[in-house]
Amino acid sequence: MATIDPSRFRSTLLSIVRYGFGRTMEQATKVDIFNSVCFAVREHIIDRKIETEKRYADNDVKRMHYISMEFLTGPLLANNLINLGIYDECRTIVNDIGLDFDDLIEFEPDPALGNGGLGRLAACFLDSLASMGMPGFGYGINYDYGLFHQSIIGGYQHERPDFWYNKSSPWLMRMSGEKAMVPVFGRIEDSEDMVGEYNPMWVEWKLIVGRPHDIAVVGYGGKTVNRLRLFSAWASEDFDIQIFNEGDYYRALEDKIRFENISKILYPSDSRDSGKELRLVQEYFLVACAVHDIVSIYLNQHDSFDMFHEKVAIQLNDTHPALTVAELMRVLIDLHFVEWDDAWQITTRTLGYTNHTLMPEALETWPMHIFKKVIPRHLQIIQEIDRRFMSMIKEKYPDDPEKPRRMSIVIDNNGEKNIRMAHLAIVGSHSVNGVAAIHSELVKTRLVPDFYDLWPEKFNNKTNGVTPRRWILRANPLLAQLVCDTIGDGWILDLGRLRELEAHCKETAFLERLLMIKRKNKVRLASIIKETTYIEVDPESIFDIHAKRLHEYKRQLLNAMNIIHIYFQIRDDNIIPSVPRTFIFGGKAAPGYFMAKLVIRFIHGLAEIINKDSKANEWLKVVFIPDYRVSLAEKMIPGADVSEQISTAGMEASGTGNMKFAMNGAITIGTLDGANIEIAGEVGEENIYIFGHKVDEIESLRREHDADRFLNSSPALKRVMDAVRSDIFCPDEPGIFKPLYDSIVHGGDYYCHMADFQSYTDAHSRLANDYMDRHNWAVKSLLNIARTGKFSSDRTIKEYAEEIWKIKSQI
Ligand code: T68
Repeated sequence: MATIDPSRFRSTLLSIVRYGFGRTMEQATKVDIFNSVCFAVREHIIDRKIETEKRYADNDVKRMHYISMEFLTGPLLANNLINLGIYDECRTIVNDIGLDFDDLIEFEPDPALGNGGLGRLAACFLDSLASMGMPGFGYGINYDYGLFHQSIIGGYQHERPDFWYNKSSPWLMRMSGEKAMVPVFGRIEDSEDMVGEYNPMWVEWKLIVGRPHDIAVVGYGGKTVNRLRLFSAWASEDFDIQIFNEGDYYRALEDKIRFENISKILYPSDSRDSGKELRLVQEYFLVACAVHDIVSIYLNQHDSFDMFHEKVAIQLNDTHPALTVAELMRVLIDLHFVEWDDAWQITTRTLGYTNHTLMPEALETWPMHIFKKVIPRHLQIIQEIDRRFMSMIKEKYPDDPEKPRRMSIVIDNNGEKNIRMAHLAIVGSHSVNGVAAIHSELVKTRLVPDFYDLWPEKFNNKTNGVTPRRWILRANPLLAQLVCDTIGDGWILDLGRLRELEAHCKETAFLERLLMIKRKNKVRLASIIKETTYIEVDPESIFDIHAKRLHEYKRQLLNAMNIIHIYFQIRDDNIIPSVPRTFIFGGKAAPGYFMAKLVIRFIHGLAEIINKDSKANEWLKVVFIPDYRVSLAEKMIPGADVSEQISTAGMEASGTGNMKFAMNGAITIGTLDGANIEIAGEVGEENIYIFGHKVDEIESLRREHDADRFLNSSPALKRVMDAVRSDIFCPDEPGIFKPLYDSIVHGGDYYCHMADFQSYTDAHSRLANDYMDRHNWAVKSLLNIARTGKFSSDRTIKEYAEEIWKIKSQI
């Protein structure tokens, strides 16, 4: 752990305010003060970063590079201080100067360089790598605009741009002199002349410059500081000097602006292939910058590529960086004159690919004509990879003429040729993994069975995890303190040790303390709810939280249907619930996703009516907290009694929110989907509420779907669906919710809301009854905390490190 010299820290801070920002303390703005504190903390980080790099270089270690279009780090000041071990000291010093430390911590904006689970997973992985002393680095894009800010106006989501001060963030260090030059556009000349020989005849390309910016990744204990390298796009300095010289100043600048747009904005969809040319350019830009950097680092210490795969591992976070296959081949062949077969060996032995989705609409395919325009040389390389792959397939499966069509990378869809990025990633990698046990099985048996049949040894599972440093230590200091008081602090780097808490599950005093902590976290959350929505909620009620991206498969609508059911029981059936409940939602909808946005409007419709209904509102409240993001999750998750993980079985690859809630003592109500299955396996069936149809039942459910049968056999469901269709929840905008009704009743109910309704409402009633027995509920909560150690990202990273990357801890 680091130590901090109070007087030195103080004088550093004051001099940064004065000489860095040109202000006296009295004149300094909050931004100046915040930045100065961060700069003073950076002093403690940089020395360790340099020392770590030297340690790696001296030992010529194998390095792993995690390429991802998204890194959702969340605010960094608090976590850096915790990991350095100087949080309390720093707090005292800053407060002693007369500043408000807690206020500064809250002031930090979220770097929102990701959409949801995939980006947050990447950030957890970096924390685990550094905390375990492993040489693992992130590569991403330094977007000017991260994920949009959400505000709610009249119940509707509105999006505002997120300009997160990336030009002046104290955590981003511009690494001058290490730029990457990235060729793009142009054409291939005389490509017909090539006879198996790859002649780089890529001409008339333009150059984008990738400027690296590093964010230090401080491991817990402060021994290891790795880096996340984010690239910004610039037009090359002598950009189109010829056009300038010809006097067409305007056109030259236009092109310059066009290029610099590449790193302007994060695409805000977490589930759909955008198909936009700019997105492809972004993906290529990231990959080209990363490969350039990775190869340069390797060549600093080696003069041939013989050892490449023994010194370098690259992990592709979904297919978004799958172009790495083609770019690494191009660099080896065109720039370093490696023979094709050798280059192919090197590439496939280096790359691993992680799949995060089975949903067809999220699987990336690109029209070939876009490839041809943007990266003609890569297209040529991909076609050659595909040609060789297809001849292997035809030879191996002479009796199955359909195989080549099912497996090829380039596919002809009625005359339009497309590139299937997942196929490119699988063919070009030595490892393909899913992110939870069931998901990895479905990848093998449903998504790409032909590839599994061909290369069973490539396929494996790496169940996701989350970092306990952010999701317990930072988010829930009261719980962290209780755990430390009880079993010491070994759990922070070895989360399995939380099991030791089980020994206390019969101690009333201990359970009381646990309940009190939950209550305090609920009070904190209640005040955030008051500030952001003006709704008053009762911390004595069950805080039931559904927080994640809005998506039909995540079934926020099923949750809403249960709320309506409870509401009618109170209002019309005079059934008084056993306990008051507050249903809390958070999450953003992709700006172009009509149904998801309508669900947000619907939840607000429910809130509007129910919260004002004097007969119901002492038992039932509905709240939607706007702008769900990492810093808000840190406050919502510890305040949850119940965690909603209710996706249609087979559709949530893993989920990671489910893990965060459980390890903070919330009880899950969920389907047998993604990592819920493994959570249930760990915590035991008495400590989780499982409901709904299973993966194997969903297909036949859809086939045999009959809306009338459901409606006629369940008056409760019929009453709810009639309400969805009616204007009860939208008296001022009649008819707006009809599309929700139609998608369920007339649209085939693809996500199985009706089929799971009964078992969902039953599970909720059981849960509400169980909640009344406070002692037993506390035991359940404790067992959730004690038994979710498996879901530390340290465990996940160890598995990746041992089984795929072959990298080792250096401490
Ligand atoms: C999520 N995927 C999975 N995608 O939905 C979730 N997609 O089950 C899983 O736990 C998590 O990944 C981590 O493995 C995403 O978050 C995206 O955000 C995304 C972004 C762009 C394009 C496609």
